[in-house]
Amino acid sequence: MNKVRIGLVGKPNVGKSTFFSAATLAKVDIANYPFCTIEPNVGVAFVAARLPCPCKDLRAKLEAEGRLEPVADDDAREGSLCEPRTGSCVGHRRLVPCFLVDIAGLVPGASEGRGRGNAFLADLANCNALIQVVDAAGSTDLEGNPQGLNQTVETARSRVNEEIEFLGLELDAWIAGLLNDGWVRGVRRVQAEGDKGLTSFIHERLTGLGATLQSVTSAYEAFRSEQTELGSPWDWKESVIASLAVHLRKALFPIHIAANKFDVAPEGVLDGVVANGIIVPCMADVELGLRRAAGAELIAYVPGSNGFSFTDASSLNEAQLKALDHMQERLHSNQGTGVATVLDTVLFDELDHIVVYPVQDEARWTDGDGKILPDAFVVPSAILAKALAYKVHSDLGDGFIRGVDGRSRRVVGSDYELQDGDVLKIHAKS
Ligand SMILES: Nc1nc2c(ncn2[C@@H]2O[C@H](COP(=O)(O)OP(=O)(O)O)[C@@H](O)[C@H]2O)c(=O)[nH]1
Ligand SMILES: [Mg+2]
Repeated sequence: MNKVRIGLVGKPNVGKSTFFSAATLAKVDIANYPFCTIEPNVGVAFVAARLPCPCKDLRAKLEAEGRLEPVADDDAREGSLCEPRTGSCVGHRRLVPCFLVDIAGLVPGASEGRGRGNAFLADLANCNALIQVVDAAGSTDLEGNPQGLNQTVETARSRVNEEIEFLGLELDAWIAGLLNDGWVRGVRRVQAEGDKGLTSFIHERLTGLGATLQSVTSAYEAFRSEQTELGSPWDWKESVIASLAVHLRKALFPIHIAANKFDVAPEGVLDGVVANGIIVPCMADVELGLRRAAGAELIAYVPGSNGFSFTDASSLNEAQLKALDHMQERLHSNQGTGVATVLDTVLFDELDHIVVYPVQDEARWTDGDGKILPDAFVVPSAILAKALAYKVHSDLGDGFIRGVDGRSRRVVGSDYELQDGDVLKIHAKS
């Protein structure tokens, strides 16, 4: 099962919950995701795979062999042949699931235990990637209190910078706290092992945050190269440990920015704004409005696109038409609402994931019940065939014999690196 978790974080009133509702609006078979019913702030967002679903190639092959008629004009699925267990596929545009978490509780002093304190920080550490939703309109202060919509570009920009800095500082303080606790005793214990001992000590301290030794080592090296006279670690002042914490935070927590409320933001607000991650302009409430209108079959809208069409404009009243026209204009000028864009970019570029399709029958691309391409797995790029087998089922991993590439029909070994869009049959001892 797909387990990528993307966390939404930010000060109050920036639009986290609106973003979450919009992105998770599609009806999901909740039975496949039992823990979503336990945690109300966890939902499933569907993201379009970048490559066409392999059912496109399958259709082409069947048509060429004369075993299938070309797509009918009125085909509701626009040619898609697959039978997704979760998600959907229309016109070979395959939607794959990814978990979204609405993490409330970013308040000043979270690192000192205020608000939800450590629970909030633990929620962050549990995600594969974080998106900070910020108020690009500058219409709220740091506590989320409304400040009015007509902010100057300078005010809005400085509020955006303040928000980005604020989360960074809370994370820095948290990491520094974890390091400071028992630092002197800990670093003396590993002193004989030099830098290596020190980095593994830091790594051990931060494993709860999902730190890898590699990321800790590179952060430590960046820190070292910046300091002139370091001396022995047990003599380091708190300010030195604090600067180490900043390097570690940058390595461990890239924070991608959804610059929300872009529909009401002053022009140029993001010029010169920098973040430790990507920055994407967003309009979460426009996305929510469009998905609802699409759900009510008033419009045809594909999330991520920069326009929509009316299903039956004559059935709309004047207010609805006006609201939708306004949204259409926003969509065009912003090239989409940004909601699908930021999820796509974080999942496929920043996390470097791909979509692969395990099957049981390498010729027909079906599972044991004859379902066509039922599973689409979102996995790290270049995942090895054996590691994918383990994701399908532990027995399949334990008993792995070989794989067969569904397209070339070539046999591949356990160390075959999967590529985006691969169809793979896995043979295993049972
Ligand atoms: N203009 C505008 N308002 C938005 C947008 N997204 C959310 N809002 C509004 O911002 C307010 C706070 O949204 P909410 O999702 O509750 O924020 P949260 O506290 O971060 O979860 C609500 O009134 C939303 O309607 C947007 O893209 N544009
Ligand atoms: Mg909320």
